[in-house]
Amino acid sequence: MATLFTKIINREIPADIVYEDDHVLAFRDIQPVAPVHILIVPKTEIAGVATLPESGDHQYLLNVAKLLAEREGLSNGYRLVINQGEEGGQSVPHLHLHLIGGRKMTWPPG
Ligand code: DGP
Repeated sequence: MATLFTKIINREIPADIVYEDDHVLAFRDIQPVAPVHILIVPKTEIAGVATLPESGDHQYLLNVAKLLAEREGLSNGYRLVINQGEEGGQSVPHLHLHLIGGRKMTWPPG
């Protein structure tokens, strides 16, 4: 079964796509928690950090986050989040990096 995010990657479900290349799709979160809230998703179906392969160019997600943060004008800072598993608050079992910005963040997260 394709994940929800694979369906977005395959254009079976619409999304506000802001970036795409051979490895990654990025689109705006449907439930934004800040003025900028983008999900950066590898096209490969990896369930999450817990099942991340030993090798692979997954740092690339961070490079895309940096690029999009610059494009979105987040020069005062932003937050990158990966939720893992039930206690981590993960709801979609397809690895994704949240790029969140445009307001002052608080700590600790809920
Ligand atoms: P997480 O809880 O870390 O697994 O994040 C999943 C995010 O995915 C959550 O912030 C809401 C977002 N989301 C869920 N369904 C959709 C959808 O159909 N479209 C978009 N754009 N985002 C979605």
